[in-house]
This record gives sequence, structure tokens and C-alpha cells, in this order.
Amino acid sequence: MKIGIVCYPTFGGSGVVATELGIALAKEGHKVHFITYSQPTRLDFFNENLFYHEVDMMSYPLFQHAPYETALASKMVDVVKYEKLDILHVHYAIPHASAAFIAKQILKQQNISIPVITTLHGTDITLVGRDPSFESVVAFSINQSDGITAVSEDLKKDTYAHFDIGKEIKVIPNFIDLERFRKLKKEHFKTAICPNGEKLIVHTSNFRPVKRIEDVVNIFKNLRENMPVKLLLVGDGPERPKIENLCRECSDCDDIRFLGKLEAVEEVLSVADLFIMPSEKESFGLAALEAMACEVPVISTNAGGLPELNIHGFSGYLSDVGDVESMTKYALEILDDKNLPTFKKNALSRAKEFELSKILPLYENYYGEVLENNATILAV
Ligand code: GMT
Repeated sequence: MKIGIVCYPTFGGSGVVATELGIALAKEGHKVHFITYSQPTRLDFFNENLFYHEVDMMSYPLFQHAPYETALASKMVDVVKYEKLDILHVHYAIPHASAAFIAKQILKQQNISIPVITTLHGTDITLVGRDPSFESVVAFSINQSDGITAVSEDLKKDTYAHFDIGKEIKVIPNFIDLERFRKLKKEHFKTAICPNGEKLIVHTSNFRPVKRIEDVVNIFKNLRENMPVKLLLVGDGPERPKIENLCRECSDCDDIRFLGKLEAVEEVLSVADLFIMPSEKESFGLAALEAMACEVPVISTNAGGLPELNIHGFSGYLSDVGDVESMTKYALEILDDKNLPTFKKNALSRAKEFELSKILPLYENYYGEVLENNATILAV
């Protein structure tokens, strides 16, 4: 198949999923064309089946906000037409689904039929998409997609609850490449960070308010009263200055380190003992899956799709949003030396259920289904 993938090429979870999916499809022999405003972060190598098309934006003094959606739709038309794509798969509804709708209509006028699949990732539905400034266009363009997928049952439920969607949404969970995300032999890192055998807590995110990073710091402070621990915070974003201030107020602020946007996050996860994800909302929680694949148990909230990933009492524990006391209690239980090895083993065994090789065929089959439906509609 010739597949066009549209996504945000930055550090966000949706861009990571889209890029990893494209790479995996290319390895299976499909021709994959990425259409984005810059080279996706993880697409930094050569593969004969991978292509990249940059969306160029003309700047003009009249534009207070550059019309990205228009430029993207024009680029989609160009790539579909000249690369003879079979299908367009857009990740994150805003503005990718509506740009795909415009492109589809333009191509239709030129007798080219291109089915569009929209994958909903989370904040495009639960946060941004529900804003009145986007809502009607989001609902319309999702309904106009030929196929719709969501990364969890909870996101599917939320989408039906908040938008008037008249089509079936297929749940295809996120996946993990266990060749990349596995426990690596990085014991020298552990010795450098935790020279006295402290337990290592890790959190990775884009530092947005929805991640509730202050809860991570407060859990850490509670843990410190009971056992020697260190905390690594990976990622960057708008909450970082606030969290840095909070950490500076902490008496043991040297035990908390900010690592920024680290690309090789699996190296840090390989030496971690516990991952904390206290998010207010999380459609799936890809960062937690990456941790579990590296044998790190997870303390998370029970918000959104997290209970579909993290199994309470097995791969970690789930608590209510903001319940720092409960998360501390569970963290102490996991970090107890008599429990930790079992939780680590369980975390990996849960991650294996989301292995790339299990999820990739779900996308390939869904592409086939959508293409077949499209062919039937055209034949009528
Ligand atoms: O978490 C973010 O703010 C980034 C966002 C994105 O779209 O890039 O992540 C969402 O998509 C990820 C990949 O499907 C999911 O694993 C995250 O749970 C989801 N984030 C939220 O729902 C807050």
C-alpha cells in the first residue's frame, strides 16, 4: 500500500505513535509518505520505503496567524496525486482531519478518490477539540472521515459523549517496540545517580498542567521521609519553571534532576525503579507503556484510558486524581525489596500485550477494510 501519514512531528505522544507506525509499515514493505511541517523527531535515518514531504508555509505581512491548514491541504493534494497514494492516515484531529476533508474534496473534483482515516489521540477530543472555537469543525471532520480509530475504549466513549458522531470508532491501542524499549545494561548510570543504593523514581512528560507534575514532587517528598530515593524528571514544557521552583523549596533539591527533552529515554528507564504518572486525564499513557517495557512498575491515576493499560496490583497501582497519600502508600509497597522484583516482571509482561507485532496487523487490516468499503461505494 502507499500510505500518507499526517501528524505533529514534535515530541508529543501522537507524533511518536504516528512516526513509529509509519516506520513499522515501511519495514513491512508499504511505501509511507510523511506529510508534516518538519522532519519527525524519530525519522532520522534512511529507509527505501520512507518519504518525507514538508508543508511549506508562505509568510505574508497580512497573516497574523499563518493558515497552516490551507498549506497542509494543498500539500496533501499534491502528494496524493503525484505519489498515487492509496490512503491518508491523519493523527490528531485538529487541524489534520479538516485539512484532509478539504484535500479529499479537491481530489474528488479531479476524479481521484482518497479514503481518509483519522486517529484520535486524546487532547484533540478531551481538551482542545471541545473548545467552542474548534468543536463544530472537529465533529464535522471526524464524521467525514472514512475510518476513525481511538487509542483506548475510554477515548472512544468520550468522543461519543462529547460529539455527535454517527460512525463506528475502532479502538486500536498504542503499541511499543520492545526491541528499542527494553531494560538495557546501564548499571553505571544507576551508580552515578544513586551512589548509595537509593531507589530511582522517574517521570517523563511534556510538562503540561494536565500531567500534574506537582503531585510527582509531593509523592517524592513523602517517600523521602520513609526511604532514600532520587527523582529524575524528563521532558520540558510550560509547567517546568513552576515545578523547578517547587523543587528548590524542597530541602533535598539536589536529589531531583531535570533532564530536559531526552531522546534516549529508554536508557533512563532502564535504571528506574518506579514511574509516576499522576495525570488528570490520559487517553492511553504511552510514556507509562514505555516505562513498563523497560521493567518499571507504574503508579498512575485511574483517569481516562490508564486502567486499560496499568493493571491495579499487578503492573503497578491506580489512585484517584490528586490522591497523593494513596499514591505514596502504593509507591512504598512497590519499592519494598520483597515486592519490587515481582512488580518489575509484571510490568514487562503487561507491556508485551501491546507489542508492535500484535498491534500493527490491526492497522493494516483496518486500512484494507476502509479501502474495500471505499471501492464498494465507488462501484455503486
Ligand atoms: O499527552 C499529551 O499532551 C500529548 C498528546 C498528543 O496528542 O501528542 O498525548 C495523547 O496521545 C498519546 C498517544 O496516543 C497518549 O498516549 C496520551 O495519553 C494522550 N494524552 C492525553 O490524553 C492527555
